Amino acid sequence: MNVLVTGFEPFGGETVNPSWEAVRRLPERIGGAELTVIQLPTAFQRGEQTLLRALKTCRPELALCVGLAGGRRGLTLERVAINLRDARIPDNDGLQPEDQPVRPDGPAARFATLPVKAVVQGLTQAGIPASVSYTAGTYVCNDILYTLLDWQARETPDARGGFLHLPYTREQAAEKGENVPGMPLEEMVRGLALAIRLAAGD
Ligand code: PCA
Repeated sequence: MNVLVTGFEPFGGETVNPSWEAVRRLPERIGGAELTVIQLPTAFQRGEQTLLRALKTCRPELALCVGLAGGRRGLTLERVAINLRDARIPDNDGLQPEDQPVRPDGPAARFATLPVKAVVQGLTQAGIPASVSYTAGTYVCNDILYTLLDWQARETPDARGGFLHLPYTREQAAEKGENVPGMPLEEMVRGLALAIRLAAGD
């Protein structure tokens, strides 16, 4: 199975983004899944353009985009993307859209097409803290998930698509204070690889 996995550049003043750090540590194959991995700019326009280019080239049967949700405890698999851009901080190109749709002619929301609950259950059974999330926010990650699901619905309707948010690394969390949750990067990589295996249906 042809699988596309994306991670993001650092943003918001951070020097690393655990999503790209985890994605770039994945093996080339996981079971029957052959992985293509790319880094996306944390920028509304360039992020979308980079994703769409990869989707057109790769036409993956499964696409999993990965991002950082600092402050969350475990791995969170997103159930839904909404048709809204409402940025709290500027993106890496200085753009800060507010109250704008991702696609003016698109539906209000699109659901992830991965078996979200089964993946979360599998992660939890493997001892990796994970849950379903019902909001990917209104920043670049939500935008990318909406763009992915929108493209797949039109171009590859049998493909699966979804989004996994990772917490801060332990090092990032420790810098921010003793009550800020973090997870060792190795555990995130293990969880991500398992999520791909489960989402691919292996
Ligand atoms: N997290 C941001 C964008 C890039 C990332 O890793 C978000 O949750 O929107």
